[in-house]
Amino acid sequence: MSVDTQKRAAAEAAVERIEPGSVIGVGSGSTVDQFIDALAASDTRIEAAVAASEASAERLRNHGIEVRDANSVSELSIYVDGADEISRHLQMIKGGGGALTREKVIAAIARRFVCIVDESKWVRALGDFPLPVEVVPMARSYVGRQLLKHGGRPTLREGFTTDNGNVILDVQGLDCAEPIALERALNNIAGVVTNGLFAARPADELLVGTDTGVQRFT
Ligand code: ABF
Repeated sequence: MSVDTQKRAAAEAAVERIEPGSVIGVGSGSTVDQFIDALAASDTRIEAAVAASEASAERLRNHGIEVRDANSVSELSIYVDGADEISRHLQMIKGGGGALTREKVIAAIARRFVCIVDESKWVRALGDFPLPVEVVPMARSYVGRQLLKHGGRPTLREGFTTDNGNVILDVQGLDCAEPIALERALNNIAGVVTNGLFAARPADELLVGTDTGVQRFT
């Protein structure tokens, strides 16, 4: 089974969890693209969606699905998003696509976070994937020096600006054994908007597309 088929299987399983008539959160990335397409192809009609990226918003609108601003909703029943890595504790590294801040905000608003991934994202321990850190542009050098003190090796994501007008430092070499503490410590560096560790608020359910079907973890 190809990676795309695994993503599609996880995405279709997530569609089954969507309550008709609800307002949902939708993440970003190629697995989420499959989710949006599968939702549009299904019989399930939602009221509207809040999207984590401009790309996801455009895809939703192209399918005729209304997109709302996060400020106009007080609660979302469910948030469906992918990940770059996810552990057995359902803690994640996200932000490879650069939408980590909006993803974290929508995850915070949502009652339930369902993560959909192909098998390659399911890891024993977080940290092989370089941790994305969104940074206010004028703080880039300062934050880079602080990340070095945390044992990381930051690299500026060249030619990339987030939907919020900021830059991304991709950080290799961080010890992610205590992900909640690391998430908080990095977020406390002045100039950091947020980092791609989703540990304090992990997923509630994980759907992994595999060659033998979709595996579910809670
Ligand atoms: C989003 O999309 C991100 O947090 C993560 O970086 C990425 C995963 O992309 P894909 O589904 O294309 O592997 O979920």
